[in-house]
Amino acid sequence: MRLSLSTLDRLPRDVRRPAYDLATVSVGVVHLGVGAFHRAHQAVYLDDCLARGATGWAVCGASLRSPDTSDALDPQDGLYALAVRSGAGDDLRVVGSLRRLLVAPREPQALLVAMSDPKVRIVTLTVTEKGYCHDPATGALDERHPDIIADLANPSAPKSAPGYLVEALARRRAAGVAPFTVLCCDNLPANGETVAKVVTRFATLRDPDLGRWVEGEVAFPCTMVDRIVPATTDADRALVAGRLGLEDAWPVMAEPFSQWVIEDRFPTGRPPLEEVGAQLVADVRPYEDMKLRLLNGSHSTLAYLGYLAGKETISDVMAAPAFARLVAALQDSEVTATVPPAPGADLAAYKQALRERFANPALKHRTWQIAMDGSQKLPQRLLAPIRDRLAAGAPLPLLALGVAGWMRYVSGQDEAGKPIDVRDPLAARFAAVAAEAGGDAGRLADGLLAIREVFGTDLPADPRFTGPVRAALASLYRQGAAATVEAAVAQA
Ligand code: CS2
Repeated sequence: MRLSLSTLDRLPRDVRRPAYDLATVSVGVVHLGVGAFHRAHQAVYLDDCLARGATGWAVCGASLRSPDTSDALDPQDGLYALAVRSGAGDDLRVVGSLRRLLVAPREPQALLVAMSDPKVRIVTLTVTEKGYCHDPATGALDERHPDIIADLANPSAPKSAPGYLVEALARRRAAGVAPFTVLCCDNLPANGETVAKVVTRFATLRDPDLGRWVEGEVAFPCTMVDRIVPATTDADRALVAGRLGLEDAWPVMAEPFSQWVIEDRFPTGRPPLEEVGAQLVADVRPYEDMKLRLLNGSHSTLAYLGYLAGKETISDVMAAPAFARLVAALQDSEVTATVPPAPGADLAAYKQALRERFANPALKHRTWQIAMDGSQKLPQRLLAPIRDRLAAGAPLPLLALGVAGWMRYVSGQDEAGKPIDVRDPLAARFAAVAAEAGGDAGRLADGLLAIREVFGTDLPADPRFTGPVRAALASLYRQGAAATVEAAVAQA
């Protein structure tokens, strides 16, 4: 028997369920990219808002690519379980905020109609870094991106996130409906500003007048989102079914920690998110730097070096003492100095909590999952603090080691000579560079450093950066990741 509206009352007592009448809520948010992260984060905050009586803020969730989530949740009336995993066990709740599911490639017009509905006042997005079709080094729209070219040629049947946003905004404008607020919930630097730039440029390319209107009328608040949400496995499904006494085709698994810092700029209204644990602030930047550089920067470093050292999950990596010391040293002696204090944040406690979160053995967060799409992640996670260190004349051996770990990883061959399944929009370029380099660390570094979309033009020209990266990469080839990390922490 499957989880659904008609089986809700069969849930055992220790599983929380929507504390409101699901039939009386209405959709006020369209979400693009209805994957596990959204369902463990924004959808939960909105579920709590609905339970507090803010009944106009249910979600219509759309996938821009795969129909899998929709196919899994449609028979369940959009209901799914969230399992919060810690050493203390798994805490389960069923989330009800997702009231409608759409698959954009199957029903693009239905999605555009939903986005044009005057009752929808916010469009949230988690389409991953690459989903914005921008150049990661500059943040500008990639005008040669195939989806952007297609969407400019055929704006009323879009494929990309910018294409959907602009077409829906154009329809609202034509109908005299106020624009929705665009709330990016991806780990991009200055995410609201970056998406504003991309969307405004796309609108301008369609029609300069539309571009001016988007620039003047649409709000793109910045946000910092945080919750570790590993991909769901079949073992997770079995565990959840056991607890629910019902099948759930796609539950989500998350850590106890959750944070959402939001720039409070919603001209047409918003749900009472401050009542359900979100922080509404005037400036997200300090929170974002703290999170992208300390959490995500460490995460990527652990993912690349940990994968190379044969570790399956982040908690496995953290269980190796040298790697745990690496994170502490990276954070304390290199990254912290580049992170301006966020109001009310206690950095020492934040870092301590991060290390404990990474070590949570109940979360099976695969190094391979985090290693994906490095070309889109490195600039804000590792290269931004590196630029700050360079500007301050400060050394950066551990940040450089993280970058070298990425280089060794995207070479596509692990330390035992086995192929690595490198997932990245630039994977074909990495493979060409690696083939050219033929296993030579120096040539691999040269080829990868020349990728402007990742490194820009400043970093490859600065020997204070390229020197330590080359040295670390040479060591990774010579003695492997585990020994290189040992040596690096011995010196730190
Ligand atoms: C991770 C993030 O996959 C990744 O790149 O670093 O998804 C990370 O788990 C989240 O940002 C935590 O909030």
